[in-house]
Amino acid sequence: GVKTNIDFLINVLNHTEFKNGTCNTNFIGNHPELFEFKEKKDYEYHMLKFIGEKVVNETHGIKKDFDVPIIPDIKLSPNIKGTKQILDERGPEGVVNWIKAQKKLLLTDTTLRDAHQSLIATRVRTIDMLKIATPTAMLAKDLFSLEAWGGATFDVSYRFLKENPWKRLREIRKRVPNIMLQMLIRGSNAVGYKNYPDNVIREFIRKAAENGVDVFRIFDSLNWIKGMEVAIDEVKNQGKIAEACICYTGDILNPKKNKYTLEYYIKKAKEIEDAGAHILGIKDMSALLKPYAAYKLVKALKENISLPIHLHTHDTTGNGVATILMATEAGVDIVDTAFSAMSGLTSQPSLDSVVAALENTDRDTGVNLKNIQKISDYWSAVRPVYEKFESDLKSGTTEIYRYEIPGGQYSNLKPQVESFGLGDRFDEVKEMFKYVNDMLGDIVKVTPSSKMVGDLAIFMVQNGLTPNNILEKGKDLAFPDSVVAYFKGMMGQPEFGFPEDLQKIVLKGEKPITCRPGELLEPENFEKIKEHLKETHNIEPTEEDIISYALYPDVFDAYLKYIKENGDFSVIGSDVYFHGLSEGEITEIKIKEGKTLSIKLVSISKIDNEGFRTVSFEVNGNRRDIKIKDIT
Ligand code: 3PY
Ligand code: ZN
Repeated sequence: GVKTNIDFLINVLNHTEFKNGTCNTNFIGNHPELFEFKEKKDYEYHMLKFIGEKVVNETHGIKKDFDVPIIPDIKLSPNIKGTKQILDERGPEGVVNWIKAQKKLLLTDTTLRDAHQSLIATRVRTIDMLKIATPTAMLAKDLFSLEAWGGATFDVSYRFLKENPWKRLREIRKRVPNIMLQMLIRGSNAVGYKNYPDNVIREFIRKAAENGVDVFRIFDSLNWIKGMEVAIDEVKNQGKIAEACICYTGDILNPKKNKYTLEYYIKKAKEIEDAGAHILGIKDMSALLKPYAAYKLVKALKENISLPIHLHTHDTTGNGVATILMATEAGVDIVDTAFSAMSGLTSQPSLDSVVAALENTDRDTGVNLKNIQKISDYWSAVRPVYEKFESDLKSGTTEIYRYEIPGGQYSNLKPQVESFGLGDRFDEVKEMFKYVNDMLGDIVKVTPSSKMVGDLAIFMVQNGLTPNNILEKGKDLAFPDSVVAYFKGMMGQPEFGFPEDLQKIVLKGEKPITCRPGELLEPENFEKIKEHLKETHNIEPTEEDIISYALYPDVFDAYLKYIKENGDFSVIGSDVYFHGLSEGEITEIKIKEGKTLSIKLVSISKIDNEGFRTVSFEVNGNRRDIKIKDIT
């Protein structure tokens, strides 16, 4: 029609070759993009606007020279086999038997989940994961599992990265058909910070299994077995592996500590075995498990239960590899590590170091060091792009033995404290974290209980409260939501009870519960969510959309709104996504199979009278000028 002709003409007039007068008789034939009009242009416009905003208001066109990560040139071999095939062919019991028959130490890599959650605020984008996924499947084919989903990644993916976490999972699965994929689920808190109704937990697990999760690491933030029961049951219904955890706190070597003793952990492990888990996880989220304690704990557990044992620790203290080796000596079956470029400090100990340490011993992992070096090389080129999310921790610290702050939280606490305007009082907050823990009767601290302790510590510093004056001064204060939820029993029951006088001050007359929160919460109405999503966003919601809304209503609504207004930018390379372009730089963006946009930043104009700058791009040869308000 007429409109198409005009759009075509505009495309021609805007084309650089036309403007430069360099087009010849093949001009139209050589440039099929001249026939691409409105919709694509809108998407293109938003993408340029996104980059333009970055450049004008954040980077001012200044960009570091990032190395281009080298992707090992390896195709998926059609008959590659690994733990995933054992699960599919022999079921969870088959995997358990297989683990027990192995002499070698089995390894999980956490690069795609806990490593970046603990090092760079969970910000690694799907695009960076997918590029290395198949090479990882091939070069690290002997791994037990890849931890690739759950924990904080679900929330961060929608909230900050504006990406669909379900799509991430499916795309990784496609590229890694041979190694089991693992996720972290916070028991009845799923991937959130509060208890959800049972039907939400079950539906979430069902969809996670369907989209590609094989191993579910389940924990309860107070080591309350009841908080894990629904999750364990549903994972088993799905024919997947239920790895239930004891979260480690305190120090079993210290005779002065009498709560979290070896006997306590043995008792918990037996409860987990009775609850029907396939594997026992030792979740040392704060890196408190010292090497000789690891030996003692694993040895005792091996004598008292028959489940395979999977150890998770962090390297915050610098003792991580030692802890793993001592656990190995005591007979641990599987350990968590991360490819070296993403290991160490608040992350997991280095996979490469553990592999090297065990070469030519009877627990040799069989993983090929030279091969996995290529994976690490890739990640060491990717990591600098995420530099602004790194914590300023430069070396291991044993002060964590004193504060008992989980790895992920430790690297996040400082920005959180700063956001309250208390940046100069960070040490005080850390010290308060410890006092709060003592005041609560020494509890297990891991998401969400650890967040609650952090929230309360910040609140106390902010309001001049101390453990000595809180009963008096706290009477008239409204405590943070997480603290109220905890004292109400909505995070479950702590092993050694609540301090009753403080509970009264926080709840202000409300009665706490003593049963499982899931027994009281109304089942979620998925039909109603479906209607809401249809009406508000004009979409035909998938089951994944519905469960995402059930878990994070506001975050999910905001995500859908963002995508609708702006478009899906998950295809933009991370160097450009976080740092824009420099003048003259070209980036290639694959927007779909067989369709790539080549975007060049030509120039950024001076600011005009209305406070705008014109950012000039070339998109597949077409000049496009975008006006951006300078708000710096
Ligand atoms: C999480 O719950 O996200 C954790 O990693 C806890 O250690
Ligand atoms: Zn962890």
